[in-house]
Amino acid sequence: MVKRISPLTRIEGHLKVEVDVENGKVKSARVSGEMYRGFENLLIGRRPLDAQRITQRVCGVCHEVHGIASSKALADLYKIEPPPNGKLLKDIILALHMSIDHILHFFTLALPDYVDFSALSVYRGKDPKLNRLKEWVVSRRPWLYTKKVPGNYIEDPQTAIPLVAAYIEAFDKLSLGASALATLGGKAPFAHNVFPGGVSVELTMDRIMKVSNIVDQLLYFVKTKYIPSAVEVAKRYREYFYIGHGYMNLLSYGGFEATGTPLYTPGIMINGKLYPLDVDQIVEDVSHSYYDGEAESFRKEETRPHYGKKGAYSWIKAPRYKGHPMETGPISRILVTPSTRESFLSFLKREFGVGIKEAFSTNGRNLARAFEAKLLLEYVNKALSKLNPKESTIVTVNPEANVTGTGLGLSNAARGELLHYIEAENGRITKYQMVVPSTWNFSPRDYKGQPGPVEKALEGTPVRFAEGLIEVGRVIRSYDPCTACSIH
Ligand code: NFE
Ligand code: MG
Repeated sequence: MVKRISPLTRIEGHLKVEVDVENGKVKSARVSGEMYRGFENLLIGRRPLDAQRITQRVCGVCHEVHGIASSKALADLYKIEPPPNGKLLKDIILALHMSIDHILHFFTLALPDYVDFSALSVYRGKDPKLNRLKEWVVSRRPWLYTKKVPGNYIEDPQTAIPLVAAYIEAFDKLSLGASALATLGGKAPFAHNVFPGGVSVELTMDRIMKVSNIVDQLLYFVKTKYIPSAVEVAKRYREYFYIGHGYMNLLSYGGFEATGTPLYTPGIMINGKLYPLDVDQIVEDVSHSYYDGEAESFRKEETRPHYGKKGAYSWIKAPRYKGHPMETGPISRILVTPSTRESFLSFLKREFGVGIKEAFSTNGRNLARAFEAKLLLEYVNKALSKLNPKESTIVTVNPEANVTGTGLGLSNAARGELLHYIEAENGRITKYQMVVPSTWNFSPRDYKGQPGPVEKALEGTPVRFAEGLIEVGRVIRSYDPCTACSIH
């Protein structure tokens, strides 16, 4: 029996999922991106510096990440290097953004999969925000918060109400984080201070102190609310260490190096084994995507849309590494890097008594995200202490320079690893290619017929609450899907 979910809600963009359910389990799955956007093509013919502004508009969730990846590709194209302050500031903006993006994912997008918000109807405390939400739940908008989709939710008020309280607090933290991003990036969303040669903020002690104060508050929230909430949910839903397993193939570009002690190292894992990263093994296959062309290295690739192409079912391309579908995300950076792998696995052992196999799971991904939020904010603290307000933050490039050449930017985003590649001739873009985290995770089948990472992870998912397929939704949301990004 084929069940179709479209559009999948509480994600960014338009995603369609079809699962073939047999004997109460998903037998196979097809994941499709449902629209064409064409950012890579609309950049052709423009000035290279435009790329950094325009690509940020790929997404309203991960707004800073494309600007930063593009700035790295452009620095490579113009053969310039930001001064130490410039590199630190780019890392700080990226890490701050990613940490609040993780908070947004867990509380706003994923938590309603697990908690019955109507538990709030018995709340007797004095918190004004909880009481306001209670009023909505009880009388104003009961249909919004009472469970619409059948599922095994957390209903007991002792567990549910603190989770809902943290959900409400998360909104304040998102706004605080955005204010720190605007202080350094010029505005949020879409940082306009980020350039290939650094960041154009006037670096004052005042600004550094403001950001540092916000980082302390965010870190406190992550340690006392985010991680404990994620642990609480994973303990209550232990079976999700065994649901949503997927391939044991991971991709990491490394990153957060400006302090001199890199947080992550580049590398890949195939079938649970680690190998060095070779970027030239990255190829995008379009056999089942609505594009013409061969499976091609991103350096040779073009984006040629062809709606209705025979055998195609998605606007998402299928990136492969040496022919392997690869998962990317906080889990991939953490498990590929030796130091973070060790600390994350001892956290899993201590809290849940599980090991690396169970890390490849719905719970594993959600926990890795919470764990990474803490790592990133600690990194920001270190990076802030290394800023020097007496030194420059940027080297400039002439926007009218008639540059000819290529540029590669390997960078990170909340949902995984991000690649931007540019070619220019006489000061005009001739090619722009992005290989984006959700493109890896949500890719369709390839020419060998191999399912994409999420399609694979869905196989075997139990479907006990068939009406709403809540279990399928939980697996998919553990990847924090962004269809807007995946199609770009
Ligand atoms: Ni639109 Fe994005 C992130 C990027 S996911 S959210 O994080 O790049 O592909
Ligand atoms: Mg692309």
